[in-house]
Amino acid sequence: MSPARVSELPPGVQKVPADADLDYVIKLLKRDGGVFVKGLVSEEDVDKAYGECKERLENDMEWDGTFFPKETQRAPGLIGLSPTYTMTQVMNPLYKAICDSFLTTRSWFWWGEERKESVSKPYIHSCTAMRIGPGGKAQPLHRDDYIGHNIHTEVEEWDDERDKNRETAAGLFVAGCKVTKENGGTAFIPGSHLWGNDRKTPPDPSLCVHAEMDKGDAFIMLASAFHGGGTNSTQDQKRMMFATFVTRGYLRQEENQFLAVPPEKARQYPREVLEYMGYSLSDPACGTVEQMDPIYSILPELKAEAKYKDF
Ligand SMILES: O=C(O)CCC(=O)C(=O)O
Ligand SMILES: [Fe+2]
Repeated sequence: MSPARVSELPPGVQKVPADADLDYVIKLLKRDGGVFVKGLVSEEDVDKAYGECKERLENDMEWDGTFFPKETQRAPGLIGLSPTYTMTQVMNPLYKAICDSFLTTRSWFWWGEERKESVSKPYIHSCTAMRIGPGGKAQPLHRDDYIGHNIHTEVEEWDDERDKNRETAAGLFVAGCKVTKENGGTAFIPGSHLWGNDRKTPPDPSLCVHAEMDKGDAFIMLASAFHGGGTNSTQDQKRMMFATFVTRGYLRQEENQFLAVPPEKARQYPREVLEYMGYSLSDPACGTVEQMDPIYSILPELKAEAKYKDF
């Protein structure tokens, strides 16, 4: 089935199959700021990932503040806890391709008389599981890119040239159980990624759609869009969700992967996962150790090939 023309779709957030055409999904994100993907991860992998982080969730401390209700339990540092989550969610090919499209930075610089291009690739921002317990109140609606001090001007619609550096991060939420409005499905304002920071009124909750997902379904979102965990008004359901964020290679990670994931755990992953965690350079020269690629520090067996190179 060929996808409908994006401009002819009704407003709101669309639901696409896991094998949807990448360009189509990117167009939906540019229009709406978010998209649901049916069955992105198998139920079996979701259950396995849950098993790998359950103990950490159960032992989480209560949050002291309003960002999370006290009923929400988290498991941060998820790459160190759950190889299944890492390989099936963080490294998911569709999510990775979306992040590459929105978050790769290409710039030209004079280098003496040469004009050099530098390409900084995206890397992991944060990896957390979240379980909202019965009675948990909705989070304040927020933009996750406030973390990176990303200030937006209001635009009518996405423009590829003007907006190529507009986004600083993109998120992947995967349902760890059946997610409903009643058990705290993420609230999201379609199109709010286009809003300016100078709006005089706060985000209006009545504009929200709520994530309604089966286990293994995903919600992919630009970090500039207003959203928040919903109220869990059930008596007995725990809303389980995995949240992954990826950011631009030269911005500071929300969750420090070098300290959040013990090096002995990190070393068990393939090199491409280590590079995505930040054991790689953001070109031209962010993240060096001994003025070289940090991969040699985590995988010293590669050191024989190490040499100094121009930035
Ligand atoms: O729990 C959710 O649905 C969203 C969580 C969230 O937005 C956050 O922690 O920043
Ligand atoms: Fe958020």
